Amino acid sequence: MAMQSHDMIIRGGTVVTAEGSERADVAIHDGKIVAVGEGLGSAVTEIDASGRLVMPGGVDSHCHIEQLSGAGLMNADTFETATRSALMGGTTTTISFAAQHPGQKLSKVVADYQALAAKGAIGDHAFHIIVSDLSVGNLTEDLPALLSQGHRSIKLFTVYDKVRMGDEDILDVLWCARAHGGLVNIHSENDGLIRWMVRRLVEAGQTGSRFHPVSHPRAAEIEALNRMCIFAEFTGQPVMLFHISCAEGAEIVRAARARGAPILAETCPHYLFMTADQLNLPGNDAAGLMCSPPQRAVPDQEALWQALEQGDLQVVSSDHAPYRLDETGKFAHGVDAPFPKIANGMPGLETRLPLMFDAMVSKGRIGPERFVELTSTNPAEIYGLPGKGRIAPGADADIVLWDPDKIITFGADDLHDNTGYNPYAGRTVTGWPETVLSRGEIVVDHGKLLGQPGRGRRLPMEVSAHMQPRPNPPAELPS
Ligand code: DUC
Ligand code: ZN
Ligand code: ZN
Repeated sequence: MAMQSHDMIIRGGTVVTAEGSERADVAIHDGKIVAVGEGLGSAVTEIDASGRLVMPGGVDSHCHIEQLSGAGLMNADTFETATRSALMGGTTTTISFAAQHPGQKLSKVVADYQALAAKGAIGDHAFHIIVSDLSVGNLTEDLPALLSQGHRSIKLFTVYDKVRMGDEDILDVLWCARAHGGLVNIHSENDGLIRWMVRRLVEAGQTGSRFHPVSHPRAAEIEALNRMCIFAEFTGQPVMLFHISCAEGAEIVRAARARGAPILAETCPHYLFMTADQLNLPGNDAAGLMCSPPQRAVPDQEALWQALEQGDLQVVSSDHAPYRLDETGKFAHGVDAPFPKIANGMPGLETRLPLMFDAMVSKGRIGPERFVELTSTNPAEIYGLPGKGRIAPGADADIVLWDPDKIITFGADDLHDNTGYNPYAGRTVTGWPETVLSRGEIVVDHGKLLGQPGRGRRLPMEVSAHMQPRPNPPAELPS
């Protein structure tokens, strides 16, 4: 029998990358893409991709997996259930959080999360380190060591008890990232303003989940985003602003980038496809849709789309934050708990790409190349993962075959995570990730999960071009 030249060839599809679309075959060997084009020889396995779009696997650079929240509540998902859901939705790489609680050594926190992921993850993964306490050698020893070991992404909060950091600590972390190579991501909302709003609402008896968006006004986001832009500019150190929700936020990012500030920013599907009005439900009926920052209004959605179109926002991530609608999750403090006692977040790993594909490819807003760029190529590039987000020789064979014609209406509980509800139930999308490859292995075959827990690999991050500091910190600053 003739020797086959490759392990696999995907034939007859339309290959879509951030650069363009073309009819081409893709050859895979040892888990990597080795050729893209015509006449690539033979392979042990041949996949017919006619009528399909052949796209890089999604990279979800903001998701919470098997994470203990600041309030001590465990996510509903393990690495197994979360990466299962991600893969079923076409996402082959996740960047979730290793969350430090005050007093903990960062090196131990990261090692613990890495062990959980090594055991359960079906897909490849990396971590952002949530830093909340710089004492016990964390700033001087642990953080520099972790950065140099390829844990090059740090997440800070300006809100939330226990994890919130003050301005001085934020500047210390930016300076550490500048010295050792890394990117600082920030959840930016003004803590005092939110507390003030929460106190007044609770005192007035306005405690149902519909008051959650009221308690996180856009002013809180505007203040903190502006402050973080100024810090990035002052230190010359890049900052990724997480989950921009409103028109003013998009404008702050645009203006900061226009004046040369090293700012990156993302938004999430729930800001593009939901509004705060949807939470106007009795009691705690809207608990499953509560998130921070909250959904805003239709003009905000339009502004976010324009910001994506113009490149002001570079990434669309899910902010998957899974809590069940029961006493293990949203209702840990009872079904009638006041909204400040209800965990924020909703599942999104599996719906992110189908929602964005439907809007960008099927409905034609911005187009397929930018869909790939915003959901896969850009996050891989920004976080220093050169093997991901591309269909090109040398890249990992993380590939999704999209059926552009398949129509799906989301159901009440049709996702493959462990959250038990779909916040997009009732919404119809056109286009579905049919078959998914991770490093050349078919992990989802026509909607059937084949990948095994523990096969996922931890991805070390390189220092990306986006992490490079600007050479212009204040001259008078001692280094
Ligand atoms: N907000 C966060 O800050 N984190 C998780 C989910 C959410 O809604
Ligand atoms: Zn956040
Ligand atoms: Zn988050």
